[in-house]
Amino acid sequence: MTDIKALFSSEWMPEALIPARPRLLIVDDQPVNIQVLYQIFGKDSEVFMATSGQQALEVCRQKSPDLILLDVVMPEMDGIEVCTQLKADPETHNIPVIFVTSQDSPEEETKGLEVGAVDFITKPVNPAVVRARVKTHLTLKVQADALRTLASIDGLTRIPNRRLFDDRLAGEWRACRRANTQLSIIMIDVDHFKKYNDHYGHLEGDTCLKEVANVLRDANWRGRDLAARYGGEEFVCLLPETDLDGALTKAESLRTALENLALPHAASTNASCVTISVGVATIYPKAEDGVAALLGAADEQLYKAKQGGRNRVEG
Ligand code: GH3
Ligand code: MG
Ligand code: MG
Ligand code: MG
Repeated sequence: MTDIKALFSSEWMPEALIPARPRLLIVDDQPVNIQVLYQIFGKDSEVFMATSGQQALEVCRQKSPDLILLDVVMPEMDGIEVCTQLKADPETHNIPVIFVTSQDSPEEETKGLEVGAVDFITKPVNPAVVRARVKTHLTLKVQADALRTLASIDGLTRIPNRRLFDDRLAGEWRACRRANTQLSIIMIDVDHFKKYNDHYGHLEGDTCLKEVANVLRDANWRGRDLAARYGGEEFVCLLPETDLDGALTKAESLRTALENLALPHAASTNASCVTISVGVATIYPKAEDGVAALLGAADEQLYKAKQGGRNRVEG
């Protein structure tokens, strides 16, 4: 889900976002059953195949299919076990699984749905029915993906929100702890923003926050970096595998980028344009509960930047 602008539009239609050639994984230990489903989907979809549970898990991780048609009865690892493992893995748990099986007892169907499948179809399949069900579940997947994206984007500035930041910070904390590398945080607060609102009005204030967010979004980030709106007129950036010097350099470049935009701020007492104060903190993640201390340290540095006259970086 990348088209955030379309997503925020009231005219957004989930069907329009179904991939033109959905990627389907068909799993069955009997090649002839795969053949039947391939006849139905081969023309309009990109089809991957697996003839065992183990192979299904491997193909799934490699190819990230949009949907899986999964046999239940297979030697060694059955479909129930495959589905259970897929649902336990954050990389694959959002991929819808439809069981396609000759086991048509209510108990089997219940078990399939209980381990996380979205649907249960019995063989022999009716091509029109299986096609319609796959389309329904692809649409639902697009909607679910869209909701996840909307839940992680700030509505005003359209950059990641605090919820996504907190999630990513927790993940990067663990990753940097495992790799024994440093993790840096940049805390940003717009200077004299209450005065800005009072002088120009709240709507202009909103526009100003969007401009600040644009500066952050367009800063030349590294792969795992993240810049988010933390709340109000505060923003925060996550820089995994970055030491204090690197983070201070980045923070200073953000501060100057905004200063160079020269957005007028006639009510400011530290400059004639909109400026930011920035606090930086770095840590080698160790204890599980150290996240709050890192954020607190960045906040302390931000406070120092405010005390020191604003429009500056401390760390
Ligand atoms: P300082 O330089 O010490 O940071 O002063 P400040 O005025 O920026 O700090 P303060 O925390 O007193 O004010 C923050 C202001 O940000 C107050 C609040 O109304 C405004 N604000 C928070 N969220 C929004 C928003 O979404 N839109 C607008 N327009 N203003 C907002
Ligand atoms: Mg079978
Ligand atoms: Mg503030
Ligand atoms: Mg402020």
